[in-house]
Amino acid sequence: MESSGADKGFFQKAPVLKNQFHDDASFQRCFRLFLSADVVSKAEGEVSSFGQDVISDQIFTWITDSEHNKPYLKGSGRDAFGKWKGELITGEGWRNLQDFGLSKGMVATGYDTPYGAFSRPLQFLRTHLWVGSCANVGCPSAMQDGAACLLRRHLTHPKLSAALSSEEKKVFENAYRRLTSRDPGYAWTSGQWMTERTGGSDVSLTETVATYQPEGAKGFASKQDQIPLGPWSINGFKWFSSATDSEMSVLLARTAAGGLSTFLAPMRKHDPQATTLTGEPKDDGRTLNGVRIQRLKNKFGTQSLPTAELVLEHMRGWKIGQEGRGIHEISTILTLTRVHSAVAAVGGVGRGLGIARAYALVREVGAGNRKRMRLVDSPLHMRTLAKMSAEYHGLMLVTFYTSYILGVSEHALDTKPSSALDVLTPQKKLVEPLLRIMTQLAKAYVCKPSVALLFSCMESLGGVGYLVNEEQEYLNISRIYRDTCVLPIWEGTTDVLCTDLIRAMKHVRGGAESLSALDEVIRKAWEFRGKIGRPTGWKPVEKWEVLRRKIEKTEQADLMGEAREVVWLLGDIITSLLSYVDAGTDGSVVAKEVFTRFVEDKFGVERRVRANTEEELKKDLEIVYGETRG
Ligand code: UCC
Ligand code: FAD
Repeated sequence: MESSGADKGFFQKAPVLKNQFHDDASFQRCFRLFLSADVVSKAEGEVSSFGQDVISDQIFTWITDSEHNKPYLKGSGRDAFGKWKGELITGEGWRNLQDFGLSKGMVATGYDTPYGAFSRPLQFLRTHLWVGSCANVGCPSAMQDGAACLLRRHLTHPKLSAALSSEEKKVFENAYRRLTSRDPGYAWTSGQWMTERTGGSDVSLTETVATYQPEGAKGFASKQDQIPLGPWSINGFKWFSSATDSEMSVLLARTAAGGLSTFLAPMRKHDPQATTLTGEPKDDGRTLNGVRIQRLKNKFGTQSLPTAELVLEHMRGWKIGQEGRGIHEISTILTLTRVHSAVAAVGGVGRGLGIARAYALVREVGAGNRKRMRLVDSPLHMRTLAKMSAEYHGLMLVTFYTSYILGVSEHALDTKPSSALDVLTPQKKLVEPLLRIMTQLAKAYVCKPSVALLFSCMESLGGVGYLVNEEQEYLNISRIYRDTCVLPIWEGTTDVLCTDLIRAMKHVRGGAESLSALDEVIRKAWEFRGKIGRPTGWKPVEKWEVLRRKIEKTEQADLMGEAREVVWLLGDIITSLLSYVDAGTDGSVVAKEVFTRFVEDKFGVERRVRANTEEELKKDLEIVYGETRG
């Protein structure tokens, strides 16, 4: 070998990242399991091209820019004379990624496509491909989605829409149109402000106050649509605001009646008095609507995301729903953002595994006796990647099942779903209660292990995995790892979700329905007769019955200490059944292997005797690369 130097000697051949629509076997299975055959055939071409678009050089250049040119407050938020200016500057890459996501309908797909209940799984499958390339613009999109969903509910529900004044209706309709638009020049993203210094998990000590003062509501949020500023004046302080560049926010504030209410507040307003630094009238005439950005947060990850602390001083807004029912109202947003969080988690892991697979094809390591082998030929490396891929597949099933239940909660199923999906669909009246459970379960059960999985993806590239690979952004697992670490924290920490799930199951009005919904799908999935058998020793229904009895018999307070164990046990039961149904749809050898390994691991099913190394390697390779690897 030539002696080494900066420009001579060995150089690692670069791995080639493939289009994950085709390359990710788990993605392909979820695409076919959670969409109808009709939607698959109509959407497949577009999603395949989208998978290619998100790994273009242009996208990676924007990511590098958005990480490099982080958001900042011009002049640290103050002008030369100390007067507060607070102009938020975001990077060009960030803005381009936002526009790309909006134009590709990352939110709109859930609202304007003709696919009914399947719009949601389709939207979230596309989001999965986008996650590793979006440099966190998926965060404002998630809250945009939640806000759109909340406004749609108020605009379409007969009782709720009847309660709207004509002005409120106009504001909500305009905002909804913008939140679901595919035109980046017109579309709005949204913030979601719940957390204060007093607490994020428990918002009962919220200090922000909203006062009804219609006389102060002069001017417009948007001159173009003549959206008037709201009759409520909001004052207080928000400790975390991620989507600070959004055009509106949905927030919690206390009112004189006591308790928390939910408000929609435009972020900016049209101000004819706004001037440039030289005193000329400002072209767009727009200023912040009673918001002062105190400072931007200095964070471990999500570097491109402008997360800020905000002072609210006479911010004008509109109340959404009944006074004092703020948590109830904002929970519609929580449902959406929690599903987005789970999708972001598996989307990140999907990208990490894609990079790990690509690297294993080109990286050679020592195999003893001075022999070298590619990582793809190493039984140990492949066993590790197979274990990670199998775990990922379970998390994918839980995530996309939840997105399907969300879709079914929003639309009637026009066509009968496949027999596999049919057994996973509860009767209509139990869909909402099931969604109440699945949302918290998916967010808790999926986000937490995804962090560890991404760490393992980093490790599978050795030292290169730990680097910030700006020169080869497509290899940048470390960035995705840092961004994934926030997922078990925001939108409810793992323990908060687990305790909420217990409360939901013990809820006086909805708890029994939640348990019935789980009971129905667990039993129906167990009865599914697909193309694989049920291994001896796998007893999910028995486990569920024991768990259900315990939940019913134990006082809520006494269950709280075990909330995490309850959620993980339930998660394992559901994953095993989803995996069984998935493998049963076509009798896939790989899916069956993944299912069998899961129940051997988690259900005490007797482990099979390992075959010889060659055969085990073959099985692992199929789990990692899919059955059709050439
Ligand atoms: O972190 C944030 C944004 C970051 C960026 C996100 C990007 C998204 C992903 C992007 C991917 C790239 S925003 C802040 C998020 N904060 C949280 O998630 C707060 C966590 N804490 C909780 O979830 C707590 O459980 C609270 C705050 C909801 C608990 O409040 P309360 O006052 O104790 O409320 P209760 O008593 O538990 O619930 C009041 C009512 C009940 O119904 P009724 O009135 O019928 O008895 C509950 O059943 O609200 C209902 N409820 C819900 N309903 C409570 N939670 C939910 C829920 N999740 N779904 C449906
Ligand atoms: P705490 O509530 O103080 O939690 C501390 C610990 O206590 C956690 O481990 C938690 O699990 C545990 N704990 C809390 N309650 C219980 C309980 N009842 N039982 C057992 N354990 C419990 N918020 C917004 O509103 N809008 C945003 O846009 C936003 N963006 C964010 C962006 C980033 C990057 C981050 C990191 C956070 C963001 N947040 C946002 C805030 C986030 O939602 C909160 O940090 C989160 O909800 C936790 O609240 P906290 O920080 O007050 O922690």
